[in-house]
Amino acid sequence: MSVLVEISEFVQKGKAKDVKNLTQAALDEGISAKEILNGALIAGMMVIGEKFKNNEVYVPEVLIAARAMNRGVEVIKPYLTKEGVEPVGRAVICTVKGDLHDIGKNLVKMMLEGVGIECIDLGVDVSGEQVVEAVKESGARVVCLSSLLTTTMDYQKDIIQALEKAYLRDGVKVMVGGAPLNGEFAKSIGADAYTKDAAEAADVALDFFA
Ligand code: B1M
Repeated sequence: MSVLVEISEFVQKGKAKDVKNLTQAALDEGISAKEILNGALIAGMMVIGEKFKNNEVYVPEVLIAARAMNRGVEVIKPYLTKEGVEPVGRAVICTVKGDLHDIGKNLVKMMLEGVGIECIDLGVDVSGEQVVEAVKESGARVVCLSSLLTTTMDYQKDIIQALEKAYLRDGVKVMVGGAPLNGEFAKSIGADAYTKDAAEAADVALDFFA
């Protein structure tokens, strides 16, 4: 069994310590941090996601798997993040109101930081007012919105409208993402970009600061 498959299985079983140790072993073997992230850590979480959907596992198992995945992410983070580099720009990032999913948002943040973008992370369940406040305070030029629920994706539009009302919309680029979204939806709510994963989000954000 390849080490990536093994890590993925440990994520699914929620074995945090094994995920941590094997992630380090994979790095020592010369496997890249990106390969470990996509081919093992996210891959394992995706299997759990499918099982959750089919009622084969429940909330506790999902949370234990997420914790195990995060232990692996902690190990590879220094390899994905350029440390001590002057920030190329500042972004506000959050999961929108009503939505508590933060695993994808945290990955987007990590990848943005990896290309030198400073992130003001507002966390989850975030309102338009909070985003407006953060943009005013920080002078961020990019706003990243994540949502994982069909019931919360429309809130991304409310945040864009809140930025408009506060006369901040012209000064920021709004990027949206999350499993239920697509480019068409992003266009319909007036966002500047939709990206399907964290790596693409980092590339697009960098372009906005160019
Ligand atoms: Co929830 N959940 N969940 N959940 N959960 C989903 C999303 C669901 C699809 C599962 C299902 O039933 N099929 C479903 C949504 C259905 C729908 O809306 N159509 C669902 C549901 C229904 C719920 C609850 C309502 C369940 C309940 O209580 N009955 C509840 C809602 C709570 C709330 O938010 N108010 C709930 C709760 C939870 C947990 C708390 C147990 C846990 C969240 C823990 C946490 O985040 N800290 C959880 C989880 C983990 C999931 C699944 C299993 C996995 C999500 C995940 O982390 N994936 C998910 C099923 C699935 O996705 N298959 C599910 C891994 C992560 C890396 O991927 O977040 O998609 P993702 O991020 C990707 C891309 O989307 C993208 O980049 C990442 C990869 O690089 N991306 C962006 C994300 N944000 C981006 C922003 C960008 C760009 C790209 O630019 C700004």
